[in-house]
Amino acid sequence: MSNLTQSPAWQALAAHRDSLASTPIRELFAQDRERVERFSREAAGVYVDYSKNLINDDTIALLAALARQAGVEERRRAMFAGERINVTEDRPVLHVALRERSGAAILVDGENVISNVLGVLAKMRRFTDAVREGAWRGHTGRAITDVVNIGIGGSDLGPRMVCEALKPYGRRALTMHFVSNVDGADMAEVLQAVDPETTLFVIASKTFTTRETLLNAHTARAWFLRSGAAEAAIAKHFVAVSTNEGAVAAFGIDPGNMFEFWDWVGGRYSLWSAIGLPIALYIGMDAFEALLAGAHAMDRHFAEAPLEQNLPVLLALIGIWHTNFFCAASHLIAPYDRYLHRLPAYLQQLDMESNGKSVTLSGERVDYATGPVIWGEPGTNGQHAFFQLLHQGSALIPADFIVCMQPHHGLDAHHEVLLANCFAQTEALMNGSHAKDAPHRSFDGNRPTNTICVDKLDPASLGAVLALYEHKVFVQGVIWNINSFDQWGVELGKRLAVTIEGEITQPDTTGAHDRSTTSLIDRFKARRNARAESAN
Ligand code: G6Q
Repeated sequence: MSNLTQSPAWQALAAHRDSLASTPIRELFAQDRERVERFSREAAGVYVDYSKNLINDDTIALLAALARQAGVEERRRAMFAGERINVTEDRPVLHVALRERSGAAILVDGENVISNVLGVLAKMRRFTDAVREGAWRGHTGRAITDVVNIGIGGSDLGPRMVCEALKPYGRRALTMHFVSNVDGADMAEVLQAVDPETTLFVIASKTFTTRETLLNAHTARAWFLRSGAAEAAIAKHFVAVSTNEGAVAAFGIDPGNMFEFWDWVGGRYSLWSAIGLPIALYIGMDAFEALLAGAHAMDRHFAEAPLEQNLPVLLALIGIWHTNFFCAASHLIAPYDRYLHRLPAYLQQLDMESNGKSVTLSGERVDYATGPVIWGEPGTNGQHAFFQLLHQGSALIPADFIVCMQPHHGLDAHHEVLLANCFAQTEALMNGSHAKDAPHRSFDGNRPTNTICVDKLDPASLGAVLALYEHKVFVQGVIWNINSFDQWGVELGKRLAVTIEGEITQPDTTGAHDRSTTSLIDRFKARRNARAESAN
């Protein structure tokens, strides 16, 4: 058994689970009239009701002891101090520095990174103001009407999700497009919809070596030049966001049109950096800075609040309770807000790429469950689809319901129905219902949920919610003793296709693979060759 599962805190939690497991959550409400007050908190404008979980005061105390035993407080301090906590890549983890608004210094190798951060923010402001005000124009003198972000993974999911979430704050005259997939259909659809004279391409890649992004960027540049634009016009229509100035220059983008960030910003934590440029173009720099300020308010809460009152810590601990003591293998994200429809996909990367690990920091295989599968859809659509399994399926699926008190539209009746559904679902998941002699119509209940509320979905509240999840994932990674900040599985994927790509472009040479892979490659080539012959 590992140190973690043998530890006194873990063993105490296992014993506590055995004593509590048969108690219905609804009974805990009956026993304690102040349960909601006890198990709900607000910080940075985010209110979390976590009372509909199978927890009591002892559970929280035991879970907090586990966090202390795992060194959460020390690792939290180390992250904010810029220590190299990403040990497998030997880097600090400083997305919190991107939203540090207090003027405090954070040193990396003796250099204050905050001044670099402020410098890039100022450059982003100059550029985004110019584009939005029409001072920055395309090569024929027309104002920019369309922005195409070309990037993938961390260089796509965050900006795409935030632009959708903050649509009410977006400049409607500016249409945002996101091309990530190497599937040519992604690029082809966007190129059909935009005009080369009024389109700005943002090539977003931390490394500027990612195959998908570079192929998409080359395709966009060739399309632009085919429209009759001269090479010199590229400077008006292509900008880059990267840490790799050499590769940006080699692509043909003037480094003056490059927005820099740094290796201490992980891809999935990068929307707060210049990777957020499409967000700033769409909602303006003031609103982008409000997003940073909202995240910073949550950072302060996370850094300062005692573990038992700390929202990211509490969500992390409740998640551990379900994953490790109740065998929950997945976690549902259910935003009851149409604007948050890309949030589950974003959190999927944040959580699963961070905590989808099974080797500890010192290289031993874990003997306990780590990151769960994250999935979700906005309410109320999910209710008419997979919620059946939540209510009556054999798996325990804890869920976060995310809800905004005030809508951005005037259709109040819709909002009332939306919220009624959200509240009814969490109530029913907890209470269940028992139809006498009708097992098919009976619901066990006792399905745990958190309800996460903001007053209004605005830049600041969105920033706070995203930082809440970032720190939740961090705390879980510390307790599981894994590195939440590397992604060797993703790096493997970047290398895997290279050999087959070389073979697939040749007419007949296929290298040594298993028979299944060889026959699939050959099948593709045969079909392609037959198409070419019939076209001749
Ligand atoms: C994020 C991951 C990954 C990365 C993409 C794109 O944490 O590392 O999703 O963001 O693979 O990488 P580039 O930005 O380097 O193109």
